[in-house]
Amino acid sequence: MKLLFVVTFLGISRAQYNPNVLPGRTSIVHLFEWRWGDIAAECERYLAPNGFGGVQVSPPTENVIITSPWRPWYERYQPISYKLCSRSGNEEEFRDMINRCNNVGVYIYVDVVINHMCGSGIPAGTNSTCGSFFSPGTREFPAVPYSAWDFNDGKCQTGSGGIENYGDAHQVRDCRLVSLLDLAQEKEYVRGKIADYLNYLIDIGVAGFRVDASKHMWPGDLQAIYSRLKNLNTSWFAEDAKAFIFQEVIDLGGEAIPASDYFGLGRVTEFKYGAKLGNVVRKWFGEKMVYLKSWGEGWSFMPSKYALVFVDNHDTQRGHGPGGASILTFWDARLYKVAVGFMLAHPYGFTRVMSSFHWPRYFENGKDINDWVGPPSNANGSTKPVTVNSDTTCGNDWICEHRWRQIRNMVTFRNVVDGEPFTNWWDNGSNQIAFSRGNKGFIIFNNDDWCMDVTLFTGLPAGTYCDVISGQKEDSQCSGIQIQVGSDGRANFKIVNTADDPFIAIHIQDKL
Ligand code: QV4
Ligand code: CA
Repeated sequence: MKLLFVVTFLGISRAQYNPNVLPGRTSIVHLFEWRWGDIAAECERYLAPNGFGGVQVSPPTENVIITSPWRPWYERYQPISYKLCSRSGNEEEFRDMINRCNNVGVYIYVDVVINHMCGSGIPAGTNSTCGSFFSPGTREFPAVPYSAWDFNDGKCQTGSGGIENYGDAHQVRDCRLVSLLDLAQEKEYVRGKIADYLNYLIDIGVAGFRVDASKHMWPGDLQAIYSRLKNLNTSWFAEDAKAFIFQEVIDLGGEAIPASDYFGLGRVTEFKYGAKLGNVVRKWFGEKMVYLKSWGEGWSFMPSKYALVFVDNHDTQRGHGPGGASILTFWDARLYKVAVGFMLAHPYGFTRVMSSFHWPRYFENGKDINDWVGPPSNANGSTKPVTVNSDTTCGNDWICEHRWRQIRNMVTFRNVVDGEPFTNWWDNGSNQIAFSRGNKGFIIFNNDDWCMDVTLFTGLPAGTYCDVISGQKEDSQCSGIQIQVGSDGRANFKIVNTADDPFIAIHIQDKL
């Protein structure tokens, strides 16, 4: 009896950490603000053939339409109801996307905004993306429905009703985050409405959730909500498969609310990862690549099995959320590829790749005054399609980092070396480093300001390998640098510090 209980309990809790990706797929990509139809097409034409495991999609729910500033991306973090209609598309398009992506083995992870509804100061009668009426002043959201009973107004103890001090865990959870009307998740009714929304997503085939603003909800309340979730849809997933859960908790250390409060419930976003890696790759604050030898728990990050990792996300790439100027993004393309390349080669955490849109970044007094600008859109506010150029890059101001050769090929590298140990570390004491993943892959970086010419043990079988950073194997030819691994497993690597990309990666699938 006791044993049965333990087994069942582990079965339930463990599954939330499992990303549910197909075997041999190890990363997801956040297609930030993409339309559902474009995501469906991308699953079929690009993500499945290139071994991506899944897609994090922007919040699909009805949201307030903000016109001042004009249609900011962040309006999608102000829900009005749980109806599925947004600038990315309607419910039919959303369901079609899930079917088409699932059918090619690329799964969908939904960004769920369940901590709050819209801002408290928004006037009643403001438009929303499905046309539902709502009245923030009286706390009415009839399309859910929620009413004044369902919010934390009585519980929050601050004068303003908003979070004033992040050092006080009660404020952080019971008061309003930037004026957003804070839901009372301890109420049975509210738990029920949220669980119904998540279960509906499960029924139509999603594989998991990014739980927005998790830090602002009590772990016990989240536990109560998660415990109501159904198993995943058996059209695509195993009978006992549970939704993958990764919770957005920002913890750079020294916070009243540690990320560890949420480890019992699912994975957690590790924000230290991108902030620290940015410093290392930029060589700021005395950081050097050599220190990456102990990357991961050795840098006091959370245990790998709980971590969801990324170089940048939709907040940190534009100065929302933590990390500041150290965060690397597509704006610093060369160093960004170094950071993403390192992330995808290193075994720590479950990896998420960012895919962005261009915006007119403009700094005034160190702040980007255009940090609010929404996705590429037409004059009427509708989001522009993602077009694909003949060279496979994207048009219409979509950046498509996931299609950059270096990033796409490192997603494959991670798939190839999955489960292999981190070994054969080498460094020059400065910013030249190398390591193997078992005997399946090897990567070497030169982030110093001088040339590198070294012969190292790679752990790989003898042969000629095609570097997947400068090119890749195409038929039996190599479009990039060729690396000869001798019968002793050693190979010579030359990387000039001015190279387009100051790193080389080889793996057993790109052996000539
Ligand atoms: C402003 C003032 C308030 C004031 C209010 C009154 O800041 O003090 O009370 O006006 O009018 C937008 C605006 C923000 C505005 C707010 C309410 O930017 O200035 O408040 O709307 O009108 C995104 C954006 C926010 C945006 C929000 C809602 O980043 O700027 O707020 O969407 O549209 C913390 C949290 C963490 C959070 C991170 C950004 O712990 O959870 O901040 N990250 C997630 C998402 C993020 C999202 C939210 C949470 C909220 O990743 O994208 O915020 O859902 O670290
Ligand atoms: Ca809250």
